[in-house]
Amino acid sequence: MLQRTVEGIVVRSEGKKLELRVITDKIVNIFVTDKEEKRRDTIAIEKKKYDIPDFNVEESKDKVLVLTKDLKVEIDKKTFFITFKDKDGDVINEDYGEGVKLGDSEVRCYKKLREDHFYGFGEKAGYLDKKGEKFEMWNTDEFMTHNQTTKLLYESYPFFIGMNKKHTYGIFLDNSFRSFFNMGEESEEYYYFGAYGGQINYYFIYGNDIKEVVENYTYLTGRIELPPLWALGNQQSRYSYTPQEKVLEVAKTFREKDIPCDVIYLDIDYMEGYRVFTWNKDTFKNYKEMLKNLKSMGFKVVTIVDPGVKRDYEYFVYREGIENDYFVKDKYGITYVGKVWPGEACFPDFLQDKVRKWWGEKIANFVRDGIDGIWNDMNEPAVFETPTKTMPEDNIHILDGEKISHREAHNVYANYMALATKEGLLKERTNERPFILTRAAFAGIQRYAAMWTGDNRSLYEHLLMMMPMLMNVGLSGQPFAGADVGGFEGDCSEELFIRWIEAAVFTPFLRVHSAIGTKDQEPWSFGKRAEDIARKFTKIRYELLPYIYDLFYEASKKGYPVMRPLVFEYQEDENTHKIYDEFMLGQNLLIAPVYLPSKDRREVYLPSGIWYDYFTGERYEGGNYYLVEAPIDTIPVFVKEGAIIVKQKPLSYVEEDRIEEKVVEIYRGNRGKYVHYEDDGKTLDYKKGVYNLFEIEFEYFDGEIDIKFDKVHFRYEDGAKKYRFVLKNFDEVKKVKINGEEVEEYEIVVK
Ligand code: MIG
Repeated sequence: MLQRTVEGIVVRSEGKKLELRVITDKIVNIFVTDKEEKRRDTIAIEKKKYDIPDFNVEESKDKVLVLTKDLKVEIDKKTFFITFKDKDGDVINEDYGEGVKLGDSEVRCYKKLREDHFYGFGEKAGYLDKKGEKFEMWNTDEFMTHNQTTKLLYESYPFFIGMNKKHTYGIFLDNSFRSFFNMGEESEEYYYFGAYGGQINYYFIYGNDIKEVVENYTYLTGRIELPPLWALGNQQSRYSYTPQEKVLEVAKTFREKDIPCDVIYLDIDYMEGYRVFTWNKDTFKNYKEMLKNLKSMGFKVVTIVDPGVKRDYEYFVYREGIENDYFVKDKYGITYVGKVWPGEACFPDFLQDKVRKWWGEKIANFVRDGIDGIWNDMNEPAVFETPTKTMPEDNIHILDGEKISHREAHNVYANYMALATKEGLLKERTNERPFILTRAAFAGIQRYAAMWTGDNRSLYEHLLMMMPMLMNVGLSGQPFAGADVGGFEGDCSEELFIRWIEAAVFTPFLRVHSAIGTKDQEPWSFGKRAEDIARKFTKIRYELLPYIYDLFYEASKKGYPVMRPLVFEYQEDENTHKIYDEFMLGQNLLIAPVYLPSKDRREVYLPSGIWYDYFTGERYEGGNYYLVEAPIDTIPVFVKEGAIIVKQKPLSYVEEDRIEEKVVEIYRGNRGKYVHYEDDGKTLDYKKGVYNLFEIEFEYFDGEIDIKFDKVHFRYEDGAKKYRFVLKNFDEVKKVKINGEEVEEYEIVVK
């Protein structure tokens, strides 16, 4: 039985129902059930309503065909066997065997395996390409050393990209239960995905290439809002800087040693007995003064906030939570108690609106003294001394007035906590961009928080792992991601620290963090050589901030990752498809870190085109493998021909000084084009149009460079006044024109 709806079709057969919704010409939602139930969207899906494009439905004896501009979706009316074809009728993806299999405790969908590579899956250990592997998604506080056999980490992104020579698509399984994916580990004929509960509710996301799939996936799950610029600066953390004098000393040392740093983190010891929203009366006696001092030195402060609320009747947060019934319940309806840092604790049920509102008020009050951002930890949620490392799966949450089990709530708990935190920060500072860092997450987290990859170790293996992990997180819609620089657990060596910081300054989120009881990990803790190199590379980061900020702007518009695998930019080049130990920062910079000890050179693959060594200007022809020298104080970084890179002077912290002048580096090539974005870097005024957008273009022909600098949008008046052009690696320049006029000084003044 076929029924046409406004959004698509509903087919019924043998007590089963399939709903197909056309979201865009390239995104189709499939929901299959054998119960009389409605589709359940998780928090990952940003919008409730879409502008549905025109589509056609054709019916034959056995099949129904849904046609959009770009897709032909064919469904067997009896079996629901589904085939996605492109507009030429070529199969992109089709069911395998029995297709969808529904059970009470498990739902599953089989697909024919025709992909050469799979990417995505968010925060997973191992390498870039996930073909032949299997995983599950269940947010887990994994303290054992992460390696490729570690299948569960803190975050869950039930999303992947499948690619072969002909097609690229993504599938997002919008199901928050523990999900599983077998990407050809079991068979060469098929792959499957599913979940231990919930529904087969997935989105088929087509695209011309990986770029477009990520763009379409983030159309669905949302994109990052512009972060405050300081959050792109260097950040220093430790478990824990205590007492307050120590915090100030670390901050001061950054300034004395002239190493740029914007943020200092306070880990759990700032609290009174690990009670959230309190300060330790002995070690942070004058915390308000400390916060003021830090502010006067130009430091932002981010404090850790755990979800576990200490069970203590004398403690206001616990009392309010109990009195108003804000905590997660056990299966009998009694407030659940689990052990975490403060001992016995209760867990706010962030899925409830009233609980988020309450938490938001706590956050708003707490930050008023001068806290700039919130760091959500232990939000899987982690619970000590339980075999599952979390609360019982039959605990009860309330979502939209309906009781749901922890089984369903677990993976999305952190997103709701981040949402509560974001709303709290916005309540207190209505026109400031909130900054939240989270350990646990579900798909769509980019709308609320940045992420870091949790408890890595001071191992070369983890420096390496950072690359594919962050790249796959980026492909999974979360552009704001980083790993603890130098490694969290374990003692970092001087050489490892150097190699790590050299690479990390080119990643989206830059923070040094280390565990209690480990060797000091401030850049000066390893002696002069490490200190000098850290200074040099941190400054390189700060010079690149306009370029990096432009990438966040792009991410906010298109969902593109800031840090991306080579395949994202060079999909047609097969050599890039599995590269996990090089990455790109935007489309112009290629970074090839040294991630092994005692190495002063490494192999680098450069995709087709001409590349220039970012530091020496040496020219390379792409499409080749090179053995590149990389003594301890350097890292191989390459710029693409025709690149335009906007830079500024390196400040000690982003708000230290106004930027009067920016430098536009133009790298030799026949032509280049770039969009530069600028605003105040901290308020929400940009949403009202208070920003500048410049289109910069150049052409090079016969010794003549023609530069165009176009103000596409100009509403922010405190931006840089002067743009100075620096021509890189051109050997002969006879004439330079800017906006049609021949110039001697390569600069332009913006009015
Ligand atoms: O059980 O707050 O991943 O960054 O320093 C450990 C102490 C709790 C885990 C976080 C880590 C943080 C630590 N936390």
